[in-house]
Amino acid sequence: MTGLQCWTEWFDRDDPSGKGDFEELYALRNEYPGKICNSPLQIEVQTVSGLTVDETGNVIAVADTPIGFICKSSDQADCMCHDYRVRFMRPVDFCSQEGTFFLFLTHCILKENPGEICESPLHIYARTADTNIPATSTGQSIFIPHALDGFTCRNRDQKGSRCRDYKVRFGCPYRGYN
Ligand SMILES: [Ca+2]
Ligand SMILES: [Ca+2]
Repeated sequence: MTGLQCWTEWFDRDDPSGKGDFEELYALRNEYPGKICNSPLQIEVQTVSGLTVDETGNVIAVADTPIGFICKSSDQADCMCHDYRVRFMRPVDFCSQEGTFFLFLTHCILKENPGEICESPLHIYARTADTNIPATSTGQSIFIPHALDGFTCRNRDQKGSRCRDYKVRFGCPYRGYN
């Protein structure tokens, strides 16, 4: 399945002092806005030096995608958690472009949002503006000659309905996370 998902960078917000090492999703999102999608598929945990939980022997309270990661000092025999970092697997359309959705065709978008979209997007992702449904799931006939041309829904292509209001996002050439 690699290639359909990708991992975020590693996040290490807390250290093990106090009640433990708390790398909770809500706190990470506060500290790193826009870096973690709303519905990560998986969490991966290791210490900042690269050890797995099995290798440290720590008792972990929580390690899941609704909450994030919690290691409590009080759960450990020696009252000390290692310092952990976490990362999240996210759906593919978060991999290449973290930007918000834009509401116009490409030439308008580039003009109105200079510098926010790469010049040669590889992919275009469209969702309905009001209900956030992927364009591919609306049942509407969509006309996309190429990502560079933006996104077009033509009323004449629809059977007995008008085009929904769509928003779009672009996938740019991968530049890594650093
Ligand atoms: Ca702490
Ligand atoms: Ca930590």
